[in-house]
Amino acid sequence: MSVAAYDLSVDGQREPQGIVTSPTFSWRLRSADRGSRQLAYRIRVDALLPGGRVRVWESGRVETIETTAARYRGYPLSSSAAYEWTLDIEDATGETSTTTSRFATGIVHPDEWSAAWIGKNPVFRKTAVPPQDTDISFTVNKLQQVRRFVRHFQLDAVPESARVHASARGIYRLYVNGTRVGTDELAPGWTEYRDRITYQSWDVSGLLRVGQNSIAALLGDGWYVGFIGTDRRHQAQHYGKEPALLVQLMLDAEDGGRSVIATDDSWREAPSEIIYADQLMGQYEDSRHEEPDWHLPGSDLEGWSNAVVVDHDHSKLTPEVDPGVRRTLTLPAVSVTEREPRRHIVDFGQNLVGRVSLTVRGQAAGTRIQLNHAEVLDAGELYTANLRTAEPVDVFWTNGAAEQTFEPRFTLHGFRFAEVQGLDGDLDPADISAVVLHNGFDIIGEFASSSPALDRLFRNIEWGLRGNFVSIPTDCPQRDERLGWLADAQVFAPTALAIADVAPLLRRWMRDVRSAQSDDGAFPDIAPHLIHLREGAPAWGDGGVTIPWNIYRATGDDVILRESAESMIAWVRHIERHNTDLIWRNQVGNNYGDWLQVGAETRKDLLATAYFAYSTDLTARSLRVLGRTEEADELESLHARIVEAYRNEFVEADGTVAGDTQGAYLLTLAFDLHADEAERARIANRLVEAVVRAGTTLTAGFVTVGLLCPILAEIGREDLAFQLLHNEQYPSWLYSVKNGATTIWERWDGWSSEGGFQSARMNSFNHYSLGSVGEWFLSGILGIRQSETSAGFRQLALAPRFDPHLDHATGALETPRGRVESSWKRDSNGITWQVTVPPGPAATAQLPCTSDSTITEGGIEISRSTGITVTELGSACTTLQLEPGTYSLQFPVD
Ligand code: RAM
Repeated sequence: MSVAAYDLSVDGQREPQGIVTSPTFSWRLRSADRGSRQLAYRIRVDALLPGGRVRVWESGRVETIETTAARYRGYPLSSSAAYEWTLDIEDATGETSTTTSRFATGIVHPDEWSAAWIGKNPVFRKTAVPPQDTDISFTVNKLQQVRRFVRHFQLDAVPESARVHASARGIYRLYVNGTRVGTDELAPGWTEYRDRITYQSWDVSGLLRVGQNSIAALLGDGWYVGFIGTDRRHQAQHYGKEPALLVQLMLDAEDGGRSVIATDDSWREAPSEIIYADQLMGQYEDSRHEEPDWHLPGSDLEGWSNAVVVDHDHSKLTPEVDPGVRRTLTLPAVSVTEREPRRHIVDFGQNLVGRVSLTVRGQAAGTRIQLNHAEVLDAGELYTANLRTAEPVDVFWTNGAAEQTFEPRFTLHGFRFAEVQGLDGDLDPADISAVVLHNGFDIIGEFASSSPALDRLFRNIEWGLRGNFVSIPTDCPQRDERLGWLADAQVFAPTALAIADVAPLLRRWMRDVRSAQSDDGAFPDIAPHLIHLREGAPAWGDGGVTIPWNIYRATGDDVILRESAESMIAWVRHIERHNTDLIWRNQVGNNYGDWLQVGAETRKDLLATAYFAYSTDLTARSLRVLGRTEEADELESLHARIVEAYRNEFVEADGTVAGDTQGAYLLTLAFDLHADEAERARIANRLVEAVVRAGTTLTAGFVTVGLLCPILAEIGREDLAFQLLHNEQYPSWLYSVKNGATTIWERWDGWSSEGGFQSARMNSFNHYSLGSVGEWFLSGILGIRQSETSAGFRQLALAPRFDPHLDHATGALETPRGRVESSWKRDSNGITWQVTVPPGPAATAQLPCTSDSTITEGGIEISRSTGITVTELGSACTTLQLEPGTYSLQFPVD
């Protein structure tokens, strides 16, 4: 078989629908042959126009092994059009394989927008909340009733193609002729609305017909109008008081003529059966007001009002550049317990983010069903104290139909348990399920082993990612917070990027981070930036530098560095300007330090200065990647001076680092804040002492704990790393697993058998930050790594670590160049390691055996295998070069 391309992507997305500038093309490669590689590629792009296809670009034959970010250089793209691209891959044997994929465009020129932002007619009155619910404790009148918008229109011919572009200041759902359009939930998602707002684009060609047609939408409050953040004043309406809708349907006739149907004051509007819907406060729906046919062509709009044009501001509209929030999984109920008549508690077996879908039968019209949500139980009842002011309560009034299914459309909750109140009769477990929501990414990193506890930990980390990548990366998904905290995101980014294809989402979110940077260069604590929060905190603001660097390393595409370079420089210069002795003590914002550390106090000036050095180093490296050599040189010399200042201030001659905490040593070692190898070795010894002194438990907080296993392994003490990883005593990663966790907790002791629940003021059971060790499952235990100087896994530097607590470990990573697989198992003869290197450059592999002659493949010494070269015999290990292919190597371990 020749080399074949798969996972074709455009600007990092599979078949994106809203491209507006010259895109880039990427692909992954696979081959069953040893030594295979791409010799050259050729790309052709055709516009699929109503009259037929037209070639708009032909790359010609490009001789390269690169598979990432080949830039389109063809004719300018036109708006609202479909394109097909064909990729030929020529391999080293001269064979060619061909793959095709598609993309489509959004609105390329801002002046092609004609749609108005429309909203409710002010004469409209709200449907009253039924009197028995006036005790709802938050200010319902800050929330708007979800409304319906409809436009009927006549077509004399079915258009050859039809594409719709839509957005909301709020959240919306769109229908064409009664059929729901697109898969996005909570669209358009949360961005820094003061700067930009996303629109979605979809192909609706198949949905139109000759005669009467309809386009319709539901519009809710969302992040724009509703409650967000930790706002103790219960202040909703951060961006505006009322939601608005924008829709532009573009119809292309066979003869090339284009017509547009767009939101304006001819659209009709009316309230819906959803009395309010809010992300923190749940949804309240009275299905007695439901009109099932409202969105169909020719529906009766008697009593509806004309919508009102709010404005024509198109300046902030920006296409969707990553898959939006979707329904991704449905989990069945694991158990249903009747606590008392008309009150059931349902366990879905997994702490998740999404909502409940409930089917009810034979309920009298006007039965009030209430769903309450919680992550954990306390004495069999929902524990909700840790949700603070959030009220994840969905209310549903039945309309008397024989069967009704209720799934709230404009809210989401973080929960494992739901309480169903008011249902007359039994609750059949088959009638209730949990629908999981998060952004539409692919899972790219897999891990499984002989330890069920470790596997559960890895799954908990993955569930933390699922639960907190909902439009933006959040700290937690359940309480009145759910904010884009930069430190949480930056400590977790390497793990997130190793588990899922979240680079496009993080890249998009970095625009919010940059938008919130102060004029002085300080990055915010959170993005999008809510007015009442601050900026400039060490390790929080630094996310503005470390995340772009991590995205670049994971994808191999330098576009994120180009976008971020100026803001990175501004951040570093901001710290330097306010701290002329290069010890970062001024302009530290909220200065959280090594947040949630236990039994240790890493000095805040030390942590800050270490991060100052690190951000300066990464900014210099980024500039070097971009070819901005002079600026890179300048920052390198600044970096050298910061390291010197750091060493003078914090590092003693015997390697002791001020404060003598695990966190202090980890920062010093991870960020290379030493003079030479001898000093590094002394600091490493002190780290080992600090770990052993603590009884081989961790004391690092959430900023530094992710460094613990990688650094211990790197300094030759992987035994300690594995001991910490398998430790079940508090504080440890497996402590929560032992106590039944299905996600990563915010605190090591969110719940303990001795102390019960931690303080309800801050105790989330779904916070991904302490899951930052996840990346090491792949790079450490499975050894799927790239060299220090590599990006996009071009230079694989494989180095599995054979955890003595495990009999086997297996997994894979879909890297930008293709799938790397690594599995090892242990038996009495040693280790069998099965590894797959995808087409491209040879990988290096480091094995912990001292003689190459003891390494065999299928019983034969590797010196006789094709594709393997021994490059180095070290005192403790052997380094091999592996050409692309799959190998099964056997060797003894000491
Ligand atoms: C908490 C957040 C987050 C942390 C900040 C400092 O409220 O949940 O995890 O970054 O505080």
